[in-house]
Amino acid sequence: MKKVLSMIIAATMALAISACGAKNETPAAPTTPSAPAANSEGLLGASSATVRFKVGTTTAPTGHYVKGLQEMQRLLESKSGGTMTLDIYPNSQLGNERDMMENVGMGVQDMVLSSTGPIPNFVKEFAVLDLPYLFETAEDAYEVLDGEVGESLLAKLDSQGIIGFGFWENGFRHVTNNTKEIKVPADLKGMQLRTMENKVHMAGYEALGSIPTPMAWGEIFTALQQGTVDGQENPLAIIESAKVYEVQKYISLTGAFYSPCVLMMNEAKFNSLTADQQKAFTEAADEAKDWQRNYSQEYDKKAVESLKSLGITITEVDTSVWAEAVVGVYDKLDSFGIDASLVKQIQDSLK
Ligand code: EAX
Repeated sequence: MKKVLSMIIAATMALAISACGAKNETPAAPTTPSAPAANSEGLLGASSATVRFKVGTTTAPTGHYVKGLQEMQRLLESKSGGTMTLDIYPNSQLGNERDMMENVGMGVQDMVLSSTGPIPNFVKEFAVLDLPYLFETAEDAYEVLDGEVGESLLAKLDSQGIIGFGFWENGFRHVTNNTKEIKVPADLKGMQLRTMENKVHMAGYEALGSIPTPMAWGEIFTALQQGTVDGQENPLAIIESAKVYEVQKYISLTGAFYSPCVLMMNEAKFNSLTADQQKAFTEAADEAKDWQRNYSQEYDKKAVESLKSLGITITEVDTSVWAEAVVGVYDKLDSFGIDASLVKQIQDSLK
């Protein structure tokens, strides 16, 4: 199947292309991890820490973002001898992803762990990551995100006053709804589907026949409950941890879009740290990223069974049919500000 998808996409890309033209100080000595976090959920860091970073996410405390941030909190406290920590604010407490990113840029908020969905609204080059069926496996995505392409995208966050510390994982996004089993794109026809505020995703879901309705994550549970939208799409880890299954009985494993998330910090905040602190922070962020990706993959695997046991119908689909239906998005790269040669570079690197 991998071959079929790449062939379809590579063929369209060929057409599209022809048509258009450090930180170097020694780390603080390792110490034993500091005392358990101050609150029962472990969201606030050790009270003894004097350098604290307020980090927001839209996701639930039991979800894969917060678990990764808690691991980073532990690592940061350990690497800094208990002097540095994270205070984690889940469930959109600090705002939606778009607003939090803006606030981090302005220095109103220290940090955010946000899906890449809203980022092209600020840095258009990120839109390349949103192309449908660009990545077939998480490992393919890691290769690109951890390599030259990912590095250069993160560097562009500088224009927003933000430092990006790497791509963590949200996961492959799957379509859910409450009325029927979705097997082929035609089943989506006329369905109001909540998407992220992302033009490429919206074009993709439109090509698949649905009516994409962009909305911030925090509004979606009520929107689904009240029938303002018929369905939504998100990775299984989000569907489960945010209890989307309470209002959506059908999940189709469409996986058209891979969704990474980025750990971001206000640039001036990071620059105000000493070299040792910067090093401890960067190492903690890096190790937590690897940990979170593993956690996320495990979560995704287990979620299939646990969602089934909750009575949810999970439908496997023939993704080659879906990829074919959505391939037209690759004809409109220019309109999204996506550089066709970069898409080709990514595809070639994954062959
Ligand atoms: O970042 O908005 C979304 O659908 C995201 O996947 C979610 O907030 C996690």
